Amino acid sequence: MRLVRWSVVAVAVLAVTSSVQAAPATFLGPTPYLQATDSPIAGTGFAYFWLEDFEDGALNTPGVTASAGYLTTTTYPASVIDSVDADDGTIDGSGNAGESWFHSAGATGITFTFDAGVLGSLPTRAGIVWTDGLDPVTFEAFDAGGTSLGTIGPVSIADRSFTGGTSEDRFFGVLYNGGISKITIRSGASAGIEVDHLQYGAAPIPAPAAVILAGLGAGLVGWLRRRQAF
Ligand SMILES: [Ca+2]
Ligand SMILES: [Ca+2]
Ligand SMILES: [Ca+2]
Ligand SMILES: [Ca+2]
Repeated sequence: MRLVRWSVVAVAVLAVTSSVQAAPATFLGPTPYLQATDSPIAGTGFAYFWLEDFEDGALNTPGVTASAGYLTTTTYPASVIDSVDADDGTIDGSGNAGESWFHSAGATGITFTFDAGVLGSLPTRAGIVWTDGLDPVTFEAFDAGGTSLGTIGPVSIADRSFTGGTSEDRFFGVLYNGGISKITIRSGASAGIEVDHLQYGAAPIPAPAAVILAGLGAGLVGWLRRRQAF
């Protein structure tokens, strides 16, 4: 019986410890994306969640800066604008009538850096929609210390047309409970890179009491199983 009690404590401690340590990053994408509801990371119940669709003519959601780029419509005619399809009000295979973010050096790409001071905490989920450029396309995410969490790609998704077609548009994202400091998206050289629907959020951090209760719950399950075995 003493042995069983100690095993309950050990399982509870292990459960609490594992819930505090960050699980490995999970990468999501590339997946087709024509509208906000295609996002695999959006939802309710977050400490915060922001989606920048650029339709107000600016990158101005809180706590994020871009390494490079500008609003595509400031430089290019509507005939080549490649916004997320639904942003112009109609899913019709074209993003010409919306707004997006463009950088002329596709291979250098664009890095979006998050500010924990503004946001309250680093995001635990983040994503971007690649809407135009050349192959290969690579997405990378970084932890709070600036160390790479891994990449998606390089992948081949480009249709090699620059007239705003949306069937090639793809979501790239990452989940990481340890906090995401920045994300980078790059595409092929000899062309720019165009993106849209930057999105980032943080899952609520469980209260310590809830963490301990979850650990004790796991321990109780182990104890019951052990007890049945006796
Ligand atoms: Ca459209
Ligand atoms: Ca847009
Ligand atoms: Ca496109
Ligand atoms: Ca294209």
